[in-house]
Amino acid sequence: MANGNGARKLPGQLVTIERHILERQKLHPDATGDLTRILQDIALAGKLIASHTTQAGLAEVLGTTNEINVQGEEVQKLDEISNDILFRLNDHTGRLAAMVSEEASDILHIPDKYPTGKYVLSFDPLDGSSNIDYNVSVGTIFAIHRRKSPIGERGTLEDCTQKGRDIVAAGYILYGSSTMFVYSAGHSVNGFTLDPQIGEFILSHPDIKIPAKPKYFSANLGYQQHWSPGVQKFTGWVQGEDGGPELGLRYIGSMVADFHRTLLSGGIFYYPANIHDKKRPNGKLRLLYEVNPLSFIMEQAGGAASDGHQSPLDIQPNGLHHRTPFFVGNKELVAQAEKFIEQYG
Ligand code: AHM
Ligand code: MG
Repeated sequence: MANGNGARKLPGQLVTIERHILERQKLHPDATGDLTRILQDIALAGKLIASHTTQAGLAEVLGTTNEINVQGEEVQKLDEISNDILFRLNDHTGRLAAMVSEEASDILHIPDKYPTGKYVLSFDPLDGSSNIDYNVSVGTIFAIHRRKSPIGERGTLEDCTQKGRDIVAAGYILYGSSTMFVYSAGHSVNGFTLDPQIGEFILSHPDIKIPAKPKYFSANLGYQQHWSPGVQKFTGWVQGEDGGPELGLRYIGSMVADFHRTLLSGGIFYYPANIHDKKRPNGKLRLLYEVNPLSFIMEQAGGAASDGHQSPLDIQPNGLHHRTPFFVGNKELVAQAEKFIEQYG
């Protein structure tokens, strides 16, 4: 378990992700196993995507996007490849009513030739993909809801635009110096590291809790002039103004990586509203498949999330690609951001 200073107590036995998910399922005697299998399919997708991201630097050799590679095939962008992997591993299983992806403007329906199921899967297949060319970590983010419409029919917009509060499981896969799968189905957050020798995710970070003492703040200060007075005030405060905590700054620009560090080190990540930028009045991040899964994980790990006023989990999405300002990390820091925003706007 993370103890706040980086040292962790490893579990006594080797626990694979499959074993862990199955053992958690036993806690719910009425479970049919569908959720378990969806999580296993996402873990498999993570391994396949990781095998592509680790080859990213070879694009020059194997062919770049829109080019023909040595096998004579057109080379796809990594975010499209990741999207296809997630969709194709999940479209035929009879477990999902529909999917939502950052890569698709509309609902991804289950093809008519396959049965539909009782869950909805939302994902950002490769978040931070603009960083790929610089060999910087990227990630997959996902959330799972129970459908609302009757089983056997096509999934609906109402199924796909449920509040984050109704998430049944969520997580992310980080493709960094190692590949990690972090998920929660409620009650706790657990992290697994891919052992590339054996191709298995092994429990490496059991029962993750955000450390009580925050270490870093994380935001793109290049946009500070576009932030509201309250957010500017908060940014001064985290750096020590008005008795604030004097945190160090870290910003990768790849949210899964920035979030993962915040979760393990303590601190706050934020992507606020850009009040002077007509293109991004609500910031950049998407509620359904970026903000809500990470808010769910952070709350399960003892931290908090906010849009500046309330938990994003309580916002009713106004569409598949609803954008929202986002603050996530230690409870006290998120509460302080809300306080400054209320006071100064
Ligand atoms: P993307 O979904 O197009 O990859 O954009 C989301 C990413 C996040 O990973 C990251 O937090 C943010 O964009 C960085 O944006 P910026 O470059 O504006 O700081
Ligand atoms: Mg994204």
